[in-house]
Amino acid sequence: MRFRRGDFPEGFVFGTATSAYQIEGSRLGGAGPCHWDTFAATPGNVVRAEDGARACEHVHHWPEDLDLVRDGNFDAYRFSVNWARVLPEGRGTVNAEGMDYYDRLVDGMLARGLQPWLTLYHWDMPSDLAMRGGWANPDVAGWFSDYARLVMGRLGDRITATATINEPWCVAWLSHFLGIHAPGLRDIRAAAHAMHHVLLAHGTALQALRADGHRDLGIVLNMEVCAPASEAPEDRAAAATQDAIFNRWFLEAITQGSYPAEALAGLEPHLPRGWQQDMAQIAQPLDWLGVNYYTRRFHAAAPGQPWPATREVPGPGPKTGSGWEIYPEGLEQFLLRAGAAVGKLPIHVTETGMAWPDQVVQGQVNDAERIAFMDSHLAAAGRALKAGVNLQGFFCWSLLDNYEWAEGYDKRFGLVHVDFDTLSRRPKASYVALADALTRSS
Ligand code: GBH
Repeated sequence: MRFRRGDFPEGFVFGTATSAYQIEGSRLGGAGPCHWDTFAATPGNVVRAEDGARACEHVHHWPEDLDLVRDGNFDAYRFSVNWARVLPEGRGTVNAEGMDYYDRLVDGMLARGLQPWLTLYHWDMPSDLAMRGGWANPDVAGWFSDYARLVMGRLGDRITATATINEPWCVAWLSHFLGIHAPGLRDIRAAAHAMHHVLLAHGTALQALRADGHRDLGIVLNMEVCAPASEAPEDRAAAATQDAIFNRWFLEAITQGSYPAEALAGLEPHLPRGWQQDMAQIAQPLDWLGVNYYTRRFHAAAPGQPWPATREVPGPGPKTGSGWEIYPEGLEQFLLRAGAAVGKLPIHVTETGMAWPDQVVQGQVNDAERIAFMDSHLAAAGRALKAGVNLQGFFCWSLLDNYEWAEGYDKRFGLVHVDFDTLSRRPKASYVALADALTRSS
């Protein structure tokens, strides 16, 4: 690859990322059930109804997996804690085995010279809380905050940076309006409540953690370019509405304490009563912002449909194995946009990557497409840096092939190939290329 570590400033953090449900094995180690276990079991929700019960069995393979992060010359490892592994019922009784596991995992990172980057919620809502309405229930702010304090009370002294929530758009809109992720609702009222409560939970937890003395607290937003399908005013309006729901809702709430009018137009009638009083709580000062970036999508007006009355139109560019358009310029755009929103705060690319139908041929996986993808996205990040954005880190998604949510095990995002029968790990060409590019001089 063209990229070298030395192209970026001294101290810039290069990492790789995973999440608990996608790799650990959700039925191992005394974890309670989460809403993905039940969602996946319902036919039609997930390819072949696959779930994360076993996944990569990372709870058993973690020493080998952390060795891979270290040997890839990464500085940092972004991981998440499964809420239901720590608190099988979501609150109350602690699963000591689960807590001990994360304790060893963090020590394992430190022993290998890796910075631990923790995400508190990457989509594993405990089933008991999901049955009480999950993100649609206003009590979730308190449940999440209590859980966050528990985890940070045990791990916080060794964590480099902590994110409250991974991708609130997915937690709220994708899961409660589009119905593609657990709990699989298609309900504007539940969606509006989740859109608000996920942010309230973030703000409430952030405030509580800071009061406990924790620092380096942030959130991870996924940003997607919402482009108009044509220059027609109605298509431009459709793209603006999607941009408001996808990107601006979250970015403006956490930085300005307000929601964009284009999204309120459809959501306000469904928001919980008194939502305005929560906005100051939501806009807690942050220590950093994470941006996950994957693609650009085109939107057209869909007259006669209920709000937001838009439909997706395929983009012109080359596509990944998930059919997502490859558009590195979008990463540069969002870093500039995030920089304008958060000013001097550090920004990190907390995920980017691509799915590809990688195959082992003569013992090797030659994923040249992924090498090119990483190269072009690192270059885009470099341009944002040169333009003055306070970008300080870049994390590749993902370390391992893993459970790709509604796509089951079909879509491979790893730098390291996983054989899901034998669970053997095999570094792909992209891993080797990155390890070489990230070699430290001296
Ligand atoms: C990230 O989400 C997640 O953090 C990570 O867990 C996941 O494995 C990774 O990306 C790869 O997917 O409306 O069904 O067409 C990325 C955000 C949101 C991007 C949904 C694609 C379109 C899905 N994704 N979006 S759909």
